[in-house]
Amino acid sequence: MRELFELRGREPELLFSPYCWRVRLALAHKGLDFVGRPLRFTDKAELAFSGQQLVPVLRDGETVVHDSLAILRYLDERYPERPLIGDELAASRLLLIERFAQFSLPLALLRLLVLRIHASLDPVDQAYFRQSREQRFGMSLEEFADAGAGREQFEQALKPLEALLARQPWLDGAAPGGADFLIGGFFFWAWCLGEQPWAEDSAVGVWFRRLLAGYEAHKGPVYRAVRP
Ligand SMILES: N[C@@H](CCC(=O)N[C@@H](CS)C(=O)NCC(=O)O)C(=O)O
Repeated sequence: MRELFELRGREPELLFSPYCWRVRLALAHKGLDFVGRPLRFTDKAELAFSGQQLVPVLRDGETVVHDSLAILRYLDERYPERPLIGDELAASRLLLIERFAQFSLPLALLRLLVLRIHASLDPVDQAYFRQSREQRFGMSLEEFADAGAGREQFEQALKPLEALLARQPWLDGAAPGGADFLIGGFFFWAWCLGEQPWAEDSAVGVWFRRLLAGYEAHKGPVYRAVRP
């Protein structure tokens, strides 16, 4: 059996972790079935078998892998059909893309999403989320949240993606690949929480719809939190 341990909100269908979405998208791309194991932040004990405390964790029979990028690498090694990453050179470039994305996208989105995340959590998770994030930010969630600034920062960060996607359908070229899923995970994060901080008719917007349609063709409709 193949199982993906991931993060859920108040409803078990609300899957909002960007790193878990990377893996969902990659598994769907390879046509690999899996059982989702949605956990709350406070269900960490259930991850003990993986020897660490973060999701995503993939358990594939006897093999346990954590960290989204490591899981993509593992999937390519174990299931080489429909590659996600490619050769050694491609792997090191993907790492570069991942680092660039990590420094520009999540912080911008977090300023937009943080209060929505808090409101979408199971009540048993809310105190943990507030305490851990306020410690990380060095301020209250309310002080950190700034939807307008987050949108603006995200829009700026999208510019290189917009320019590239105006020339080619996927970040990885003519067909989707690891870069699309690594970056796409952040878009699914916003989307699931009921936000869409990109223009529907932009090249990025068209790319996202294509990514969503490809995923939904395999796994059915993505659950979205209702906008308050
Ligand atoms: N570099 C890791 C990041 C994983 C990560 O930060 N996961 C978050 C969910 S988005 C988590 O498990 N957080 C648990 C917590 O904050 O207690 C990856 O790419 O998988």
